Amino acid sequence: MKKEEVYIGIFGKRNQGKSSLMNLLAGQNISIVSDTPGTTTDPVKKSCEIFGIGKCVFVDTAGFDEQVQADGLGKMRVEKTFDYVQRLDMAILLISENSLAQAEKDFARLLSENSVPFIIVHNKADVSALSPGFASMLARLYPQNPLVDFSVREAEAAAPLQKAEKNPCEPILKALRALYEKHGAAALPPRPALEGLIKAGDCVVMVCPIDGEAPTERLILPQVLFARQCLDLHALPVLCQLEELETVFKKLRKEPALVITDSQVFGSVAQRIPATCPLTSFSICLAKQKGNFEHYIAGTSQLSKLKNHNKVLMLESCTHQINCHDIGRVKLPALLQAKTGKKLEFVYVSGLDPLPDNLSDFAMAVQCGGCMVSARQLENRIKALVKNNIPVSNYGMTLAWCNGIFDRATAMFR
Ligand SMILES: Nc1nc2c(ncn2[C@@H]2O[C@H](COP(=O)(O)OP(=O)(O)OP(=O)(O)O)[C@@H](O)[C@H]2O)c(=O)[nH]1
Ligand SMILES: [Mg+2]
Repeated sequence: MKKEEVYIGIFGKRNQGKSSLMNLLAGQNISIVSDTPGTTTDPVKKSCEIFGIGKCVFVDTAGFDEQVQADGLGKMRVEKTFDYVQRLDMAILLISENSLAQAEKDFARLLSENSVPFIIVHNKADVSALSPGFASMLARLYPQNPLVDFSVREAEAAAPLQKAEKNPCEPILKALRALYEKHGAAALPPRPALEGLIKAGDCVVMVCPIDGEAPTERLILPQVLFARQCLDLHALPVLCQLEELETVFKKLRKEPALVITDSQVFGSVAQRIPATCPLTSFSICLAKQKGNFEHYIAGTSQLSKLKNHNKVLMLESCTHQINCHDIGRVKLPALLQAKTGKKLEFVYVSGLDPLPDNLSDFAMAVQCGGCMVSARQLENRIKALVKNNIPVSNYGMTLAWCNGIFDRATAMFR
């Protein structure tokens, strides 16, 4: 199965060479470099392919030791850098001059608290090479984190001479690969939702509406993902639109092992198929595969407790999917208000944008399936909500609940 992009953040105090390293890794001048501390303000991203890991997105950030200025901008930059931590799969912590300041120790702790594995790069080795004493102190403090003594400046000088023969970033790439093998893919193995639920030879009917919101000439990722999962399991995926569902059932000799529908047509599908037939949605399968399934289940049961004017946080992780967008912004809010009979206030957060500060103002949050983001990103996304005891549901589960089929739509995964 195709892996998602691996997000790798580059962090450090100001002037450590973060942007220089980003440019070297990218082989392009993406980020501005200067010896004025505080040059990088907003995170700068660049996609790259790393042999042994796959598609990666490097994120250069503002130094986390930015001084608090009268205009408050410095504080905002640091907050933005900190916000980025929850979206990452791995990180590079850049230090130099054989020193480790409290801000660097604090940041390393923040990475660990967010389960972000990181390598430590001691940069500017041309000015001050890593001393054995400092190296062993780091090894004691951070036994799990590969340490690389490096000089971006020397690597930059070597780059044009060595061209394709040897990548001057190889020591860093090697450390990242080691980290990835240990923590990346392995730490969050894909948990195929259908594994154990269906077996070879089982028929799985997938209801995929082709309406105004469907992209032209292709299926959307959740549909492809679970059709492929069926094929991997040697099961028999049958795709159809809602209008043909009854015909499919008539043509099948035996009831399918499972029906997976687009959550938007949950109600219509439930009416058209026998009550004995297991029914769920793509979004619920995604919740099982990479969301915090148990937390969503518990959270969904709190929907009935919503009161007038309660605030509901809608988390749509896939900004570019019209489909997801429309469910989250239009259909779900309308259905939820109709079902609860309450006037609710909806706040939307798109992509991996930071959550609002005032989390305790929210009565509920509803997270989309997150087909475009990694399991780690999803997990980190709702961490703060879990910590603040805010119930979280998932798009599919909320739609199932609104249609009165929540138990039916989740029973097979419980
Ligand atoms: N001697 C030496 N200088 C370096 C090295 N790497 C970067 N520099 C210099 O350090 C200065 C700061 O580099 P940047 O890449 O802008 O540092 P940064 O961490 O992105 O800084 P901010 O964006 O301000 O947080 C520049 O003058 C770089 O040329 C290195 O390995 N050796
Ligand atoms: Mg910079």
